[in-house]
Amino acid sequence: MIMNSKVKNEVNKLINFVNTSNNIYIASHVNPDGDSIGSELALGLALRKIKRDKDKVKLLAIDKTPQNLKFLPGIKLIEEVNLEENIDLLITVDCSDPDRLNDYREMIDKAENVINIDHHKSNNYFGDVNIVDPKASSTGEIIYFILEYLGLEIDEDIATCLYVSLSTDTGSFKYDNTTSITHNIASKLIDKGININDITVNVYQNRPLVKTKLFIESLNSLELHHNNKVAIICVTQEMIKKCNAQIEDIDGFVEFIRDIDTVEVACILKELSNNEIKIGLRSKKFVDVAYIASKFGGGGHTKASGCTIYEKIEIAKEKILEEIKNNLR
Ligand SMILES: [Mn+2]
Repeated sequence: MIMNSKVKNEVNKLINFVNTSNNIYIASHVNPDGDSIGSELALGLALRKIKRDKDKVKLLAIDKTPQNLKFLPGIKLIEEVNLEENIDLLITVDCSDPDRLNDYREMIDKAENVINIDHHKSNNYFGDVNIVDPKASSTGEIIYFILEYLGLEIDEDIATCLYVSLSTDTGSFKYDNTTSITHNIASKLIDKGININDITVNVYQNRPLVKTKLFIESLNSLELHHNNKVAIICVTQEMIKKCNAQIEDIDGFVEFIRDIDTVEVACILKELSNNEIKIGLRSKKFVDVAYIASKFGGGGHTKASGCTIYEKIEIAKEKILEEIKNNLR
């Protein structure tokens, strides 16, 4: 992120709000990933160090924390919070719009002030303060610049959280959102003494057996379309039951089918219920899957996006395939 005068102005507003607010809530998004949890924790840990009463900085659990992120420093601070309390300041991280807060979206209206820190190009600038940079690899990258500008210490714990943000949102520094800036920050984080092997084992080499079984099961549904350029898999309630797994156990599946050599667009359909199909999309070179997702009210990044189609899974599959077809050159 380029810290120009406009960004500095927004960050100055952030620190003024932090200094004058009696209760501060930090929230990440529904179905949280490494970037959202890493950003929430990094910012939370840093702000708790500067508030005289550190318990005034609260970290919200919008959703269940994925198992592979539970090793992160400060994870116990993320707790269920009573919505009846008044909210002086709400800081959302990695949320492109209020709907990403799911059942907590009313907090946006309840909060006296809202700060929106994000890197999604579909961000709709819903905050009173908006620190949004679609060029940033991750929200963690933006948090790094905010902490650096404010002169807040990045200790080993905060560095660990930020490194997980960067690493998970760049596919381990492989995607084209990875820039020299991303590597530069990663380098500085490593210099804080973080344990890379510990992070790798916890985040990436930690797949539960039930999830592995569900993965194998879902691969049986693999279909290839349009000259093998489009790969699609389904995860149904039946499969989840059969494998004794959970819906959040599908993390990483769509990336696996994207990596088939002929594939340009990979798609996963998750049957949340009979008439609610969550769709994950990934592309490799030229298809803008954020655009495809937007056709169904979703969004995200050019090469990674999602949406929900409220139909039976077969109908949802037809609809998304049609839209993908329209966007294949
Ligand atoms: Mn992100």
